[in-house]
Amino acid sequence: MKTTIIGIAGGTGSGKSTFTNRLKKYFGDDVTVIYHDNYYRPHDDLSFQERQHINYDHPKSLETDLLIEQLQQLKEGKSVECPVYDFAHHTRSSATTIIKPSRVIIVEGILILQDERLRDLFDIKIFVEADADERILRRVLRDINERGRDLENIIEQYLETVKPMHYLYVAPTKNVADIVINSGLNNIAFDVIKVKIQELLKENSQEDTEA
Ligand code: UZR
Ligand code: MG
Repeated sequence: MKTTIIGIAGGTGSGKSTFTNRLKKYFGDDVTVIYHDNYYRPHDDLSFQERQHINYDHPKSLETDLLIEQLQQLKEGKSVECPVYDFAHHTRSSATTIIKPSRVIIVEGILILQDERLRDLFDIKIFVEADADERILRRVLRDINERGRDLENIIEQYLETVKPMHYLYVAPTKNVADIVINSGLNNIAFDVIKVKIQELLKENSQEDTEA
């Protein structure tokens, strides 16, 4: 099966998951989505208090080897059993999800353009840009509503690791992107990428019938 892989990166709270989820909702089973967030390493040997202070914004905190392995399997037309991350407890959940292959695969995450091996796998690289104030405001609401955090903890984490790592590892990857989108809530950008994916789905299935 001819497959195209699209990487969608951007800072925390930039709206990259919103943008990706919107594409997934539109295309359904025609598009496979895989979130780097699910590949955070588990730290079962540490207490919850200790886990709260790990630097989750450093590339080493993610099991990128596994993501690459699973992406290669998806490319070969095989389904994969993807880990599921539990953000409220800062650890990997016991659940997994089966992800099926398709002609267009989207990989999303803050650090996906930081890894050279991942960059080489992507046919299209997108960076979602948003001002830091908007990103932190969105993160505050998201982490309180969906990730079981309190304001003090969010601010501490932001200043300790999220912000410095953003400037060190996330923001520079904007320069390797093919397309930079101004906010994940951008409707024009959504329409443009949607049309591109429609084209890719058509082209890839044509190539398969010709082969
Ligand atoms: P997005 N993260 C946690 O807060 N806890 C974890 O156990 C694992 C990850 C955070 C991580 C990063 N940082 O900023 C964010 N910290 O999840 C990435 N600190 O997710 O792009 O959806 O915001
Ligand atoms: Mg997200």
